[in-house]
Order: sequence, then C-alpha cells, then structure tokens
Amino acid sequence: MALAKSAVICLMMMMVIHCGVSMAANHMVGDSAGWTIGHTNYQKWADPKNFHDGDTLVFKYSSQNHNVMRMSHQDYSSCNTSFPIAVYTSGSDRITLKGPGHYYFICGFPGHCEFGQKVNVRVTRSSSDLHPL
Ligand SMILES: *[C@@H]1O[C@H](CO)[C@@H](O)[C@H](O)[C@H]1NC(C)=O
Ligand SMILES: [Cu+2]
Repeated sequence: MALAKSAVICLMMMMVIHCGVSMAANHMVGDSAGWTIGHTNYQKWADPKNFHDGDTLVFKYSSQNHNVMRMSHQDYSSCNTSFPIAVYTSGSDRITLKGPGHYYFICGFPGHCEFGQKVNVRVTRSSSDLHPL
C-alpha cells in the first residue's frame, strides 16, 4: 500500500518535471523589430523577461547587414569582435540556451555593437526547478 502510494507520488513528480521541460519558450529578440540597429534597446527588451534553461532565442535579421556573435563578457562590454565564442549568419538563427548564466550577443558588423546592437541575456534554471535562482 505504502509502495503504491509512493509510486503515484513519483509519477506525479515526473509529470511536473516533464511539464516544466516542455514549457521551454522561444524568445524573438527585439520582438517584431527583430535584430537590427536604431529601433530597439535590447537591454530594455531583455531585462523584464525570464529566460530559462532550454529556452530558445530567435534572431531575425538581414544577413547582408547583420550577424550574431556570442561573446565573452569583456569582449561584449568593449564590442571587440576579434574572438567570438560562436558566430551565426543565417538571418534566422535559433540559439538554445543551455544552462544558467549570462549569454552575451552582439552584431559583428562595424559600429553596430557600439550603436547598441548587443544584448545580455541572463538565464535562470529551468522553470521546473522548485527553487529558482
Ligand atoms: C580585441 O582583443 C584582443 C585580445 O584581447 C586585442 O589584441 C585587440 O587589440 C582588441 N581589439 C580592439 C579593437 O580593441
Ligand atoms: Cu548589425
């Protein structure tokens, strides 16, 4: 009897965890403006949002005019494009956030980062976590 009860509780917990994972969200960077310069303060876009482990960032832009570079904090701050961690150029990039922490993205085209085409996304633990950061 006790075993059956604990099995049911275990099943329920698995369902809760599964629900949390399947709730992973897509975040369109800059909303309808997309990834560009002169339209959007990307930090104002990011700051009120909750980003979770497993969520996906979607960067939409003209690949003739922009790209996406993931950077270290220092290179993000100084807009130094010499050593990107990763470079995306498709114009419709989907980047899944794996693990909590900060993710720093800039546009690598000359002057764009300095002009504000940069975003610092802070990822908290999965929404299934019972004790979020
Ligand atoms: C970018 O960083 C590298 C390595 O830290 C450095 O050698 C280079 O001078 C920097 N570029 C600019 C434009 O500051
Ligand atoms: Cu750009």
